Amino acid sequence: MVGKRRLAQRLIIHVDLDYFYAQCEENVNPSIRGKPVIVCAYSGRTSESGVVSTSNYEARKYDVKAGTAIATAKRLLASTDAIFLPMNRPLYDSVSGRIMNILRDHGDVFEQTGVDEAYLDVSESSKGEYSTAKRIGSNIKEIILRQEQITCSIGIAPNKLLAKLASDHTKPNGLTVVEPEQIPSFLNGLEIRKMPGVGKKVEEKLHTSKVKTNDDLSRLSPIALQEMFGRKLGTYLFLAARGEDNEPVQDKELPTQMSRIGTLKEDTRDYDIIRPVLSELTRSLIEKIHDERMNCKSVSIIVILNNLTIHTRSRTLESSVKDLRTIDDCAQQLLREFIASTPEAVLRRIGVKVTRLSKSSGQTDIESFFSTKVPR
Ligand code: TTP
Ligand code: CA
Repeated sequence: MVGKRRLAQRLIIHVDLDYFYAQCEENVNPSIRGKPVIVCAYSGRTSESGVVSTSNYEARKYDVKAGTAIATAKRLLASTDAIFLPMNRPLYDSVSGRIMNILRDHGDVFEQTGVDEAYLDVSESSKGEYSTAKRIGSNIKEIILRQEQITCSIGIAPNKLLAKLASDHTKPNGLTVVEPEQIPSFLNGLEIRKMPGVGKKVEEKLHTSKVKTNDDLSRLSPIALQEMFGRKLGTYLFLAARGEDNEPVQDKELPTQMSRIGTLKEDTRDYDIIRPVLSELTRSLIEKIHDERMNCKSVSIIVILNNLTIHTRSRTLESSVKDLRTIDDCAQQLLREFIASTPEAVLRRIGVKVTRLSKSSGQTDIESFFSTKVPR
């Protein structure tokens, strides 16, 4: 009987690479290992403005973590020989790409959800056995360590929600299994902000209703939750409090390019008339990039002339980005160059395209779990 039930049940592995950017940096320069390592997202305004992108566990002992202001981090670590480094996205992207290829081979279905995390559905390959899934998990850890010198934390559970909570449970270098009978005790006392889908706003609202832990949450009725958060989010929270989740692991094909194109009010080659149209198209495209949680490495403009010939001009950026300023500047520059180099050209339509897309991580990563499902 038990065997039958187990065959029908899903088995999901969540893999989360430990202090990822900082670990990549330690591998490039092993002499910094053992010291606090802080990877910084410098805003460029002053030499110290910006926030910590991530830090290794030595730095976290001093309460320096993602989101800490760089100036604050410097103060907190003043007594140490901390190493502050700028982000090196190409490095992290290439390590991530190789690790994702390893992971892809270990699941029946594979879904990458960030630069350093992925789900694997191993229901079939483990034949529904937790001991087999655990072996798959250990094997994954060993291979990633051997081939890339990167440690990771793994969660194994009957669904994505619990697998994610499990990988977060023991970090770094953990492997946590939550079998169905362990779900109530595993969720017991869980702080509400740890629940995927609970961002700052939801947390604050729950706190005002004295809901601090998962136990408090599980005492609220579905109706009460729906009244507070609307039907979808309310239902999600009601089920999540019980460890229930049916979201499938899906191998989503990433788009390879995105574009926006528009027709000018009049045929023209006047940069000042075309510029705001192109800017507006770029702004709309950036919104899409943010929604899809992507970065782009290459920007193009598409120009359709009044004789209906189509021309494109492209430029590769120094690193993958998603900020409006960089992409808009690049598109405008391409437009100015196009107009200057084609004296006869009269434009009818203008477009902007981004290519060489990659999945981005970032400040919103944790909150973006289930983002397609949970409305805010
Ligand atoms: P996380 O998995 O959240 O963090 P982490 O891998 O650094 O640490 P942990 O051991 O706790 O898993 O994020 C993955 C990478 O995404 C991280 O190395 C850097 C980047 N990141 C940011 O740039 N800003 C952020 O606010 C967060 C949370 C992550
Ligand atoms: Ca991580």
